[in-house]
Amino acid sequence: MQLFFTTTSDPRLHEADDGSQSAPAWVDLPQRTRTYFISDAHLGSRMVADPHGHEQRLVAWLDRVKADARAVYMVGDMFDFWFEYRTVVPKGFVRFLGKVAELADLGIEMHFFTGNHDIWTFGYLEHEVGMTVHRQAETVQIGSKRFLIAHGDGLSSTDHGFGLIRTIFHSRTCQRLFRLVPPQLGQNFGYAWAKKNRERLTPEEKEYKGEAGEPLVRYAKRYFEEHPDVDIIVFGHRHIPLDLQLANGKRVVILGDFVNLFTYGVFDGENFWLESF
Ligand SMILES: [Mn+2]
Repeated sequence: MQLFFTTTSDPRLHEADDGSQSAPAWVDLPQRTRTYFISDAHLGSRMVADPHGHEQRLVAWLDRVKADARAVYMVGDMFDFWFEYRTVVPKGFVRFLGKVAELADLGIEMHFFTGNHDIWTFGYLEHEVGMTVHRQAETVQIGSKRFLIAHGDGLSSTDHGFGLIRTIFHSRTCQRLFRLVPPQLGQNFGYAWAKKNRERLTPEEKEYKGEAGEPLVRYAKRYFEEHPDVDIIVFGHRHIPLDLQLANGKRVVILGDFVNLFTYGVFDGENFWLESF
């Protein structure tokens, strides 16, 4: 067996076993042109029959985009319920978190928007996993287009009752109090709450309500009027895939989900489209 000695101190530049020089992905970073958008995986959901298979599918997706991604935007509700304690994080998802960390270590921007199910992250996802956490909508210039990216909860005034829950969930005092609840109880409560939340939706509520009836589309139209510099708005939250071109050339996208539909968005610097995995 031959031993290789390398002149560089970077272990990632070692030759492969067969002697071929396989360049690590981060060397090609300038050639990475694609930005990916995904949302609503709801990892840990009790509605999912095969949680392990669900996570593996998400990991397989990350493995695929690893080849050409410059950035991955996770647009909310990647977890069905996530509450982080000072020294304790929810059990599970190690393959997902490990894969995200791997991509982050390659230099791929990994963005995590909090949704309405996974607001309560207090540094772990940033410092341990290597994601950039966004707690509100962001406007970003990517290639030739200007994006507004938001999970989409709390944007429509028709979300009756939800406004109050949202206020409680975002309250620092409530977060401190919840931290006193033993993790096992807290996490159980969270998963049960999330399941109930999903089950109470009627089939009509799950359907696309049309341009005039869909609160996120109405919100987007108003937003474009006030912010003519924005070209594309990308939402999650609704669990419907929508790619709506407005008369003024603006675009409203709802990503679908990665729990039943396995849809996601791709932007190559010029064009945006939805795909399924
Ligand atoms: Mn949501």
